[in-house]
Amino acid sequence: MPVRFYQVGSFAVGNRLVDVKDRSVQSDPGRSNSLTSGHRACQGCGEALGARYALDAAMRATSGRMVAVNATGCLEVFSTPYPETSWRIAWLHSLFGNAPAVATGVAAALRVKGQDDVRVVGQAGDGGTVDIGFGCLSGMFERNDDVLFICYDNEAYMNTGVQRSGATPPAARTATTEAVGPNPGNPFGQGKNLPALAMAHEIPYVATATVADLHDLEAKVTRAMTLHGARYLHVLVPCPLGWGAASCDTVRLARLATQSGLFPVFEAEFGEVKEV
Ligand SMILES: Cc1ncc(C[n+]2csc(CCOP(=O)(O)OP(=O)(O)O)c2C)c(N)n1
Ligand code: SF4
Ligand SMILES: [Mg+2]
Repeated sequence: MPVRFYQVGSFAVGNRLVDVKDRSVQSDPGRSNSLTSGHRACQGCGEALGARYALDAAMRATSGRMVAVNATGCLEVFSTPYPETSWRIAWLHSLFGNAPAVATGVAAALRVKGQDDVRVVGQAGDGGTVDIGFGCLSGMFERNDDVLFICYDNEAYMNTGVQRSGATPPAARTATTEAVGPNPGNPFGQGKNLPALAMAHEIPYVATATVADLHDLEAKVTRAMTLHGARYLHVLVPCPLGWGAASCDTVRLARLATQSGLFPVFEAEFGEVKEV
């Protein structure tokens, strides 16, 4: 049976097997190292992995001319325990619910200062995106503000102890949807499909990705940064602590979610799916 190298975009075996032009941002010794070592994410944290790849790709695409706005959540908490930080980029912490509005404000301020070449990325967990931040995000989409917004979806409010969010899938066990007795865990028929909602705004670019295919994640961030206007990227990032999974299974779980059809991976432009 042929050996399959899934991690063709990472430092693992794959980069030696592809053309130089196809090698990942992470394989480049000149990468920005946007989220560097020393942070306090759990071992195997999908969010740390996804954010590192996404932000390094965005930094390369913008030649380092970029500002990131980060909602409250695990990514912010584990990376910036005051007075320390693991970010090596221009980075702002917003509130839990207003990262899209703050990102819009940063983009507007840069425009007023004549610095249109400096690009803006907003980022949040699924709670910050799908739930409390959704009004601001919908406004950002509707105005077509020049921001790439990235949701790192670990399917619950992990930072505060694994409470259910609007992105928690049916039957999932969380601290607020215990699977006890007749209760199946998170009820069926609830929740929001944020990529579909983003597409309904007919913004220039919507894509989904997972940490199982990091090269694909980098490519989508790179593509998004070639475009202007509101762009949205929804990344599945398994959380070992919240999911009760082994730290070594993060990438495998993300891959299974895609292969099983639970998490479709696609690209869409102006409301139409282009690539699956
Ligand atoms: C207005 C407000 N309500 C509640 C909180 C507490 N809080 C901080 S992070 C968080 C959950 C974050 O969940 P998510 O956005 O999914 O990010 P994750 O930690 O899972 O990466 C909550 C409820 C807060 N900071 N502000
Ligand atoms: S709780 Fe989950 S999202 Fe938060 S740092 Fe740990 S693995 Fe990452
Ligand atoms: Mg979450």
